[in-house]
Amino acid sequence: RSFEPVVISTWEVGVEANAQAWKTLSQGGTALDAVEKGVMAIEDSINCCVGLGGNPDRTGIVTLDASIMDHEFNCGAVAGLERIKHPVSVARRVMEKTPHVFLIGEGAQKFAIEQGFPLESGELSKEAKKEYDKFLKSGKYKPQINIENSGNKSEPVLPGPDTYNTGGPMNHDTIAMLAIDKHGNLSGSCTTSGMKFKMRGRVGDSPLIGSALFVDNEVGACAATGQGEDVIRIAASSYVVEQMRNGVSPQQACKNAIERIVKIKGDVHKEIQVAFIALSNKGEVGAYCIQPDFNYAIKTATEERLITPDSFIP
Ligand code: SD4
Repeated sequence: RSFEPVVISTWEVGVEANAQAWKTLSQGGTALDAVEKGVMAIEDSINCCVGLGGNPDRTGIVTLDASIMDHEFNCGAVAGLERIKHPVSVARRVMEKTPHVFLIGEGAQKFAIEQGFPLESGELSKEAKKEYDKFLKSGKYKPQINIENSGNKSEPVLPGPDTYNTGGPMNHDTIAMLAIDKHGNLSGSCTTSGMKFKMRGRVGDSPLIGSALFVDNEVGACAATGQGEDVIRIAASSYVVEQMRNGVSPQQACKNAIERIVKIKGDVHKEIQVAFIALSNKGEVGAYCIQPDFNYAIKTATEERLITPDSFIP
């Protein structure tokens, strides 16, 4: 039986990432290849918040986290990776070439170099340098609410770096992607420069299988963006997929996970953003977030657009 491929990914950059992923999916390629290539396009971009162009930790060094998971519970991840352009691909190599799931820091970089990834300069992008200088002057650190307000959200957005976030403020550092291919197989990926000005050594949710990413081909997949600490707290993506296993729709499962975080955080939920996207193995899509101004991009054979899901805070 042949399935209709679907790809979804977080934030407006997801439009470009989906377009890249679609090149694989539309030619009958695997969801695994699609979710790797899709987010690589954003890791490549110096205009954005993901990859080496992203914001550094508070010591001025960009450290990258990424994960990838396929339809057979194979998974790989890296954290605290420095000066390597494509952490998602290193995560895939960890999955495919090592007996392990997760490499960090120096070891992850050494493995990447052994695998032929070039060691990049480690210089901050112009934007990141400006932001970091501002941070050093103010000396204040508070995790920020991740938002993006990209104007007319229901209209299809043409992919391309010049179209990023033309309509309003943007503050986020991650792209997460889920796809189902024509064989009905699911995969997911997540890549990030992490929360800006994080403590040195801080690892977020993005490389943690079960937190920012989980895939079970018998059920569906989920991915997260936002304040990683609160995604980790409830092992969120695994929680969403386990609910879907019990018959809950992707949409309702994302909502239940957000409500669980809100309940745990109490009033503090007003100061944080968490967003989930989910995709069932039948191709049904869902998403939910705490704050408004989260969006995600969808691409199928007939549809290409940004969607603003419902949020806990209207
Ligand atoms: C983190 N979840 O490192 C990431 C940050 C993020 O958009 O999603 N920013 O906690």
